Amino acid sequence: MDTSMDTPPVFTSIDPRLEPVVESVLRRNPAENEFHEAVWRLLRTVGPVIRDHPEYLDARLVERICEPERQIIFRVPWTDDAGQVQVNRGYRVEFNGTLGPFKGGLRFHPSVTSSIVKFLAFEQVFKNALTGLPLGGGKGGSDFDPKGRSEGEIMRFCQSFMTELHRHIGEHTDVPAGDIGVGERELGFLFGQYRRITNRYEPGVLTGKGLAWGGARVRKEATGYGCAYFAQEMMRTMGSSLNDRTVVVSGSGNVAIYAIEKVHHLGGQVVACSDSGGYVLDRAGIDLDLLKEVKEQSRESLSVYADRRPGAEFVPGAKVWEVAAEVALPCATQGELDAEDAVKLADAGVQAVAEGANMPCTIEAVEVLRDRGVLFGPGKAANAGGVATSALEMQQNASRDSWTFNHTEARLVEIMKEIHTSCYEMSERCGAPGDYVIGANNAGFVKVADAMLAMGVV
Ligand code: NDP
Ligand code: 2IT
Repeated sequence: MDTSMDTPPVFTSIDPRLEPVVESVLRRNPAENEFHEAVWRLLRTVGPVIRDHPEYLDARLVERICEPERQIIFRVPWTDDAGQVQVNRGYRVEFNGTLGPFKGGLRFHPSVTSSIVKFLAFEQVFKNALTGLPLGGGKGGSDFDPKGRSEGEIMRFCQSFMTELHRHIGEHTDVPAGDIGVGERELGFLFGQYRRITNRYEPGVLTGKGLAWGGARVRKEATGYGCAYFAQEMMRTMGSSLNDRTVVVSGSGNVAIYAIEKVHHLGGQVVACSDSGGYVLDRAGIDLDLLKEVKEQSRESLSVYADRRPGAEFVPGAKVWEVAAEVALPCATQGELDAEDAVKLADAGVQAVAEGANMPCTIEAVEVLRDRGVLFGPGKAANAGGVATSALEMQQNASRDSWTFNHTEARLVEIMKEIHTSCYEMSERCGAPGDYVIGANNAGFVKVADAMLAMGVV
């Protein structure tokens, strides 16, 4: 991700009044390439609302929106199974609390840096605004690598992480959830330590909890389901649908698994998915029970899926985008689908790409897809179902209630449709009908900016 101003992408067109803001972000956050890119990608598209709202510039709103409210960086010491002391770094970036308590996941992966957490927190602000629910934006995590660690090591790491984090979070201040490397098991360890330290049973402090201890039905499925629903809504505008479509999905974690499940419910056929070691091709359609067993329960490599499934093939070290499909759902990580991959997908006849992950398509890939007339759903819209359902979990916790699966999924469907409509309508208003990047960025931005304006200089 090269976002240095010496080599700007070729398709730059930014409102000149915002250029100093971009320059200042680059200067004041040196070497934070992912964060630079996220800011750049947003600011180059919000010209339409900036033109309509000169008061934003007078109030220095864009500068304020690009500056996190608070950033917490802390030491996370823990002892491994061999008795050796290990030291990791923990982060929580509370980016913008205008619309509600800071809200966003925790990521445990060796690639986590201050830049990655800041870019994710920045994206989260506008994603959460698009849900229409009262949520501010934040993100956190650690460079801890859970791969190859025992359950005891993961528990001790989570306990140490929460020993610091607990003073910063709360139902009304900041509500973390899961992300890469953080699922129900890790959230259980985190919640247990929070309760022990504070002596308070406060389910509203974390979302993605287990059903037995304050969790909500559909939260586990919500991001993947929401992504499939968003793809379906985009396709409907072209008189098409997921029914009978061939689909490829990257990743085989939480988001990918439930995106595959919902594509299958909606009549599509997922023929390939991946993990960090390669991809599996299964022309008969991914066997979800086997995939869940291998990836969710045993936490093994996808190659084990191919070993156990007749007719499936594991292709090590390759990208899933070389498999021809009509719909592609990138659900693994940032920067995983580049211009070359986009050309391959377009040449093979892809009709729609919806981002289950955060910023998986490079800026150049998005341009290729747009030039080739492919429907493109950016992550802040297409994967907002996860955080939206987190808000439903907060709602159930606050009222000490527990909704049924069907009721919760019906709310998720409604929310995804509303997000789609607000992005589509904003794209029309901006003179770019069907450009969901323009639609999502302007619709999210205006919600945050108007609320900030109302609150004065904060
Ligand atoms: P998981 O940890 O459950 O799964 C991540 C998947 O992506 C795994 O299959 C993993 O492979 C693969 N992966 C991770 N990093 C890399 C990498 N550097 N290169 C190749 N493959 C990689 O995470 P989630 O499914 O929760 O998250 C996936 C994406 O979705 C992230 O971008 C996250 O920010 C985003 N997201 C998540 C939400 C949620 O509710 N969980 C909500 C909205 C967005 P392996 O199994 O080999 O590790
Ligand atoms: O990127 C995301 O939206 C998430 N990881 C989910 C955040 C949440 O608070 O549910």
